[in-house]
Amino acid sequence: MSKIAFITGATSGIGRATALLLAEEGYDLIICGRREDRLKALSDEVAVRTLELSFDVRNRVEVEGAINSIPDAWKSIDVLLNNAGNAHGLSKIQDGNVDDWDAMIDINVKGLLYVTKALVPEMVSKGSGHIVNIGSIAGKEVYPNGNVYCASKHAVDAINNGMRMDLNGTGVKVSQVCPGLVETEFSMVRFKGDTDRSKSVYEGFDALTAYDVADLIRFIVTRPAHVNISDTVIFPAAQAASTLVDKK
Ligand code: NDP
Ligand code: 8X3
Repeated sequence: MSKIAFITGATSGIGRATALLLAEEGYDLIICGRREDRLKALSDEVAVRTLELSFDVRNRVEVEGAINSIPDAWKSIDVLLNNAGNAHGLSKIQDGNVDDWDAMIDINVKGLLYVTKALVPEMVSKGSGHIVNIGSIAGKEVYPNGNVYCASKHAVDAINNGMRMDLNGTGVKVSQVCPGLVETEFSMVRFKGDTDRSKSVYEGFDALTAYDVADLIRFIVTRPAHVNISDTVIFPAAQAASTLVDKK
């Protein structure tokens, strides 16, 4: 029987790339995101079985409803990729937009918790599973104007470590992937559709692609049962820290 991967944020960027690479590995996919047209397009693109679940991770009732609707044949999930997330805004704390702060805490932290809470009991009861949390270098360091986004990713870092401790002995592995600069729709979301500002983030060096990160996730989930890669940071070669990028 094929393994099943449940991927949040599969409509774009790292989540979509991981869906494609795990499909290559033969995983059946439960793909999640709010943009249903993109979920459908992804389903059409892969050769494996897919289940499309459209919900907003901020909405606990929607999360629980979507996960409760999973048919029995899809309930035995092997990999949960907690990837849905974004930065909203980049400004000094005194200039910050409270709606942006709410969005980042609600999506990146609470959404990850809602999805995990709904799926982890089944993993524990079957004695196996692998949760991969997408953190960020912003969860390891703080950078100017990053304040609340960095706080949300520091929370993911703490939750990742806490999950791994609490699930120790259950057969469920927990890993974190913390990327540096990856060229996806991330900056378009952060800068609210400002194309020039978004492009400028990735100018003058070779940023990571979503596939570079997906390849690391694929490596992590395909290790033997006795191996757990608990935490990783992946940078473009030109990056050494959040604010240290060798731009030509
Ligand atoms: P993208 O903007 O390309 O993708 C974000 C994904 O998250 C989309 O599929 C989007 O789906 C989903 N998403 C966002 N908000 C919600 C929501 N409220 N409910 C459900 N799904 C949601 O960005 P990336 O691929 O770059 O980001 C993926 C993860 O990687 C994030 O957690 C991000 O913080 C992290 N990261 C990104 C880095 C980068 O430089 N790009 C670096 C480090 C970490 P939809 O809009 O269809 O709902
Ligand atoms: C995304 C990378 O440097 O914009 O998490 O925070 S960064």
